[in-house]
Amino acid sequence: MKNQETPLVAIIMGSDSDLKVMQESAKVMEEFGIPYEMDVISAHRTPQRAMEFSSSAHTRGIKVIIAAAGLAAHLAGTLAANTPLPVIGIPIAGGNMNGIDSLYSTVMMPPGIPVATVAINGAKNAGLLAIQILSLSDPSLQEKIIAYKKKMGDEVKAKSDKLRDIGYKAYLE
Ligand code: RP5
Repeated sequence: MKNQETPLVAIIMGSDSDLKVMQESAKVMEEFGIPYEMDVISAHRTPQRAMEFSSSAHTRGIKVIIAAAGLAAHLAGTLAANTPLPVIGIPIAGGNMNGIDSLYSTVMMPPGIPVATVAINGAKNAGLLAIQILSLSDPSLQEKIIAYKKKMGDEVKAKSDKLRDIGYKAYLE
């Protein structure tokens, strides 16, 4: 957490080798002004710490957990097993299977323990999904999401106009 407010989102990764990808989730928090914390916790290398973190996160005011790991990626599922909070899982690319291993390990949760899994290295979407979850109880945040989507739409429209400018017939005039 860069500011001193109580964090609402915890961004957890299995190793500091995941940090470059995970900075995309942090950027989304900064863009929407959401206080967050960021840490390295490994389901396999620090199982006790994973248990302590996940069983107490909701008592500290955390509302959403984002969990990223590569290879046999059990971090998101392990955290989800010990928390009442929504967990968003990010499979990280790496190793011989380049993220397919972590995708399946993260997404294929047994009934009863959901992990909202985004794309391989999908840290930006994980951040946005966390914001959308928080916005359910925060109308001003929801307004920001609506403005964010409108801006994206305007950018696509500008790209469409560019094709028209260079002579292609448009889908809609
Ligand atoms: C996973 O193993 C981590 O999330 C990382 O993606 C991968 C490799 O970790 P390091 O060997 O780079 O620490 O647990």
